[in-house]
Amino acid sequence: MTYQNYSLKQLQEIDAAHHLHPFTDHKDLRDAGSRMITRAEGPFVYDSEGKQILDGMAGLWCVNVGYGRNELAEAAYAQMKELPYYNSFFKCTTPTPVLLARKLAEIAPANMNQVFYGSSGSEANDTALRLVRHYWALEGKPQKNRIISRNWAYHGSTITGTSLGGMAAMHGQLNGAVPNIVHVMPPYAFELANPGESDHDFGLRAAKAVEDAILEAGADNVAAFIGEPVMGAGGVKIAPDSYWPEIQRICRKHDVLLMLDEVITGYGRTGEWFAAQSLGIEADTITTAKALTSGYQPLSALLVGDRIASTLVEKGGEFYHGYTYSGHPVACAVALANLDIIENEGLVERVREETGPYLAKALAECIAGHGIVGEVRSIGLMAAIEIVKDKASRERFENGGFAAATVRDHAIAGGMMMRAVGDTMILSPPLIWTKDTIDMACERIGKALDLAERDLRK
Ligand code: PXG
Repeated sequence: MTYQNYSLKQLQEIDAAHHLHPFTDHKDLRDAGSRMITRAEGPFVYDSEGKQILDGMAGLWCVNVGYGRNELAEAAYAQMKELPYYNSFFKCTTPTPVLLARKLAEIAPANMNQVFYGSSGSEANDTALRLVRHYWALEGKPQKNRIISRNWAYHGSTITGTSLGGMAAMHGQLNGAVPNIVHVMPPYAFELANPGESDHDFGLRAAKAVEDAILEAGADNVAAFIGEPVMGAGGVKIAPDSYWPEIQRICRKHDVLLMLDEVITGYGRTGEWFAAQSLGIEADTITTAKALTSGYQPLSALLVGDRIASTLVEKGGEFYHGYTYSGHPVACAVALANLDIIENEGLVERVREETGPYLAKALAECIAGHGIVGEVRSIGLMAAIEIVKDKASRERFENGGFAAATVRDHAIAGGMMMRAVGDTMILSPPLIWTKDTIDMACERIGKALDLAERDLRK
């Protein structure tokens, strides 16, 4: 039985009766009914009513090679027929995770040569936290276990992911976080810089908050700092240039490990394979997922630096951790085919040299001047548009979040899929976008801003 036998209304009724959605007010959803996305091709998704929508979010920050890639379906089909599943426990494994691990070591920063697989970014961060604490225990410093993270960070939705993350609403429902994780200010100049403070100085001040947290705990008690190179779900918050080099310096000075969460920034988004390369920083772990398979299969890979890996291997002893689907052969086959596409089509270089700079220019020329836009910013194909009531003072509209949600609703109605985070609009499109696609997006976003401004200033 296929879904085509059902009307939209029937599907919505079944959805309401049986399906609890992620991050959803279920009372609200039952009143409105879900939008049903039924197919997709290239940069577009289509809903059950046949409406074509330009997907400015690459699914959920993941479909980097766009939709309708037969190579990926064929890779999955071939692997499923030959060997749909076998585990990587008990001194066994299968060929595709092995070959993928070598490929990842090839494209990752030079000091990253080992990979631990899971099925999601949240799982990978769970692995990262356990591995980092295990590392210090193996080094004879089990008390060096505090993790420093940041407010507004998003590191997933499991208990570990939520604890590492700095989302206040999520913490509010946690009722018992993973112990010994602290959060400091993020490098978000738009809201947190003092009047007259340069971006450079603000970046140093935000990094100093990390050093202060290390000093407060005592460096002997701090295992690692974790951060997204560019905060994604928190609103595409791009740190000033001074921030990451200073974080690197501080971590080295206090012998604190550096954990990067590249679940969103990995696999070409910023114009390099990994944002660590864009920013020129060396990490001890890099969490990746999402675009590793362009979302065609669930798969995560925690990239593990030589420092941690060599201790793990040299000191020996079992690391009691792993998932049924660690190194899933089908997911890894799809990842290999996906990385082939990214490489063969030169998508990383295209973002770096062509579409990334073009998006920045288009946003500056077509969007930044709009009456309710306080700032536009982007890196590679990842962008934010701040919605404000008053351009000069950056005063926001009343009812935090309502203004951006209004823009988003107009955007979607006008065929442009975007996210709103608080009063920030977010773009993170497939890397197959061309200059023409960017023009189309800017035109649709501009219209949505016009309509929203009309509503908001009523
Ligand atoms: N780290 C980062 C940086 C992420 O963005 C995760 C970890 C967790 O990955 P999984 O695969 O466990 O979801 C993410 C996920 C949003 C949104 O609203 C963002 C994510 C997930 C769901 C919604 O922008 N990012």
